[in-house]
Amino acid sequence: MNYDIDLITKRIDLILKKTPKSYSTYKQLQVHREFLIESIDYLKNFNHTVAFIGKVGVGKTTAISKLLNLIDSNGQELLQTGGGRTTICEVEIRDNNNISIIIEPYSKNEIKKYLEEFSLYIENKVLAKSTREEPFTLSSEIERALRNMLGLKIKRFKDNGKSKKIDEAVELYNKYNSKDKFYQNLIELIDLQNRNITELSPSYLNNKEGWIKNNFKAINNGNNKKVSLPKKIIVNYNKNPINIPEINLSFLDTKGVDETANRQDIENQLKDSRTISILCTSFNDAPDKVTTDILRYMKNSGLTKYISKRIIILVLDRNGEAESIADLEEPDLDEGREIRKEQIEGDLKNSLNLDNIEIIFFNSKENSPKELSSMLINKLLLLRKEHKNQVKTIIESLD
Ligand SMILES: Nc1nc2c(ncn2[C@@H]2O[C@H](COP(=O)(O)OP(=O)(O)OP(=O)(O)O)[C@@H](O)[C@H]2O)c(=O)[nH]1
Ligand SMILES: [Mg+2]
Repeated sequence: MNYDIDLITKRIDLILKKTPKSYSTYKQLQVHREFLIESIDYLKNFNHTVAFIGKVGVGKTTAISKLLNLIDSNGQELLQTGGGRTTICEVEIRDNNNISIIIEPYSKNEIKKYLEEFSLYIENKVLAKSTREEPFTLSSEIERALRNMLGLKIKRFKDNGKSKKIDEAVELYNKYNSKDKFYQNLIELIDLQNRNITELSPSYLNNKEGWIKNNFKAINNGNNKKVSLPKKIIVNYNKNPINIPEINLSFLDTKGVDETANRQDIENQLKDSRTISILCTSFNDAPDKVTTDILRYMKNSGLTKYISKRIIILVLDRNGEAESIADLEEPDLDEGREIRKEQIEGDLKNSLNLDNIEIIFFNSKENSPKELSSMLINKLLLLRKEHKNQVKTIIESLD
């Protein structure tokens, strides 16, 4: 569908000229004109995003890896997964024949601020102060990466059968006994001026999967000495099985939501009219607190009417969970999922007065991603279709 926006707006302007301003048609036409421009602008742009959002450790990275075939020959995810607090920042996966990893790092000032917080945190630890005046924005993921970048780890070992640990940051602090001197030393240790590589690509052709896996992990953990602290990581990879003609689709894995406030990255996705946000929840807690908090946030931000269009609730059930819910007499996966789906729907209706939200189930380790991917594609095409219909209706009424 190719509309000549100039031609159509000229047409409207011509009719507007002939129509007396006092007529209700005049106002109507003006509104039409605005909607038309908005929809055509929307359709001219072919970039869309699918963002996975959810609580720490719920299984976002595992699900996205399965969906996008980011899996090695042993069935291991190419993006780092783990026991929670693993993904350090927003990770965008783009379909691209040239494999590479691009790093958008935090600015020097932002890193210095993190190091100031880290200094205060270590000082509090040494002085055994537990009360903090301000909540830290330093999350466990960032702390882990910073410690690796600084070479100040927490060493764990066994002593006479007892678990012990030595915090190398505390040891360094004790050498100076001053937060400012400690901080100055951190600035030297982190060596930002030599961490200036922002793009990596494999120099050999075989084992590209291994290359992505190792390099992603090193960057995600602050273990690549040439790379700074990542604010966003872009992975260009060529095996994405999800292909929509004309559409340039990218997938976003996000850092898990925890108590650390201020998640501008997530708010941006929720507000973006080109993004489908997948709210991931575990089966047993569904809809979990992060999911309901996000839906409440959308309601309070005037986005209620977009919830059913741009949101999918993805229930990540793991082995046996759905089969064995108490409501079932015999284990039955489909029945178990159906019952939980009704419970979630009832819950959202009661607590937030929301209905018509798409809910699907996915077991990353067991299920084929086909159903999930076709649902995503449909949802995305619907977003565009709505604008196409709008253009069509306006043109018809002009005619
Ligand atoms: N058995 C089983 N384990 C899973 C499944 N999905 C994820 N896991 C495990 O759960 C843990 C967390 O998974 P991740 O994919 O790293 O979770 P995440 O939501 O990306 O975590 P953060 O990045 O920390 O927010 C890992 O140990 C996974 O192996 C699943 O479907 N079945
Ligand atoms: Mg993750």
